[in-house]
Amino acid sequence: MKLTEFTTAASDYAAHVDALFILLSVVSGAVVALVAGLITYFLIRYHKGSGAPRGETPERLDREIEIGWTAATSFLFLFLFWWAASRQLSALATPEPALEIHVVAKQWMWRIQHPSGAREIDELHVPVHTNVRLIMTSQDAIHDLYLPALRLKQDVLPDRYTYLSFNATKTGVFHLTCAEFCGTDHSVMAGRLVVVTPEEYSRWNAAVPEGDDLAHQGKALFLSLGCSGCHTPGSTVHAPDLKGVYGSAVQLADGRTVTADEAYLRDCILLPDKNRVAGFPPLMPNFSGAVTPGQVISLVAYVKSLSSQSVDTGQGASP
Ligand code: HEC
Ligand SMILES: [Cu+2]
Repeated sequence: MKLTEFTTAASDYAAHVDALFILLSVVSGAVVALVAGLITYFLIRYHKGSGAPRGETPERLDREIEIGWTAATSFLFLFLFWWAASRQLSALATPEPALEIHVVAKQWMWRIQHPSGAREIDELHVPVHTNVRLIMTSQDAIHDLYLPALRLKQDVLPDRYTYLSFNATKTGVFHLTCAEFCGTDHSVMAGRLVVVTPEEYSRWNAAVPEGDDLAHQGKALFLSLGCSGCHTPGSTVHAPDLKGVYGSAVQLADGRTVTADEAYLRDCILLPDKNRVAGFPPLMPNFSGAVTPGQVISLVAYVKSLSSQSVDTGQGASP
């Protein structure tokens, strides 16, 4: 399959960005033409020795032009701002339900994990006309995922999740690249966004080996890392039962109440001091350094799967 050129718009959002860009260019072009035209006109009309009148302009005319010009341009640019801002905000909102795909950036590759457990490197397969939500983190430096055909770009940071949501409207192969200088081989950190039909996507998922889905990988880690030793009801350590934690409101020892989302679960594993749960001894160990970002993703997927059987973990991720 051939890579489509950068300028293709493969989503509704991209089409809006393009329309906005064209309008902005036209408006800016018109302002440049007007100013340059007036400069040229005045240059000729008022050159030294020309007989053009040089007295004061009538005050009334002066004021009307001033107010009219200021008001017209303010409204125009406020309208452009409103349009751009409302589009951007709607692109940040996550439509539910969405296919959640994990992206881990590292020097110098993109590692992608699908809910089915399928993994790929420097390629991102997504179904067309489907809400997709990328959950991204970095293993080292700051990277930036850039999908030109979708007009989307988002920093990918270590120790933090960032997100991108989109709904591709065109099948094809598009550019995927890193847009943040991240070290010597930054320039090779490029790949392909492959938008396929939903049927092809399921076929592709089934064809990729690795079989086990994220939640199952997470469950294996949960046992091998010793999480289950404390977090199993009836263990000698007084630790919270993780069933139903995801999506719930958690009361913390410092008085805050937070919603247990992915970022919260991740922080519990890597930065336990940040969120000590109220009513329990502060015994949750710090696993940073002991687990890779990919393993954290699997652990979080497992804890999520304990809360609902309907999560997008593919084939029955029940505990
Ligand atoms: C030594 C016992 C112990 C081990 C091992 C342990 N935990 Fe914990 N965990 C706790 C305790 C105690 C708390 C609650 C108090 C706190 O926050 O420190 C907790 C809190 C949590 C929370 C927050 C729960 C809530 O109700 O908000 C999560 C999520 C969690 N642990 C996940 C894990 C994972 C995943 C592992 C394995 C990588 C693990 N824990 C290993 C003892 C443990
Ligand atoms: Cu990079």
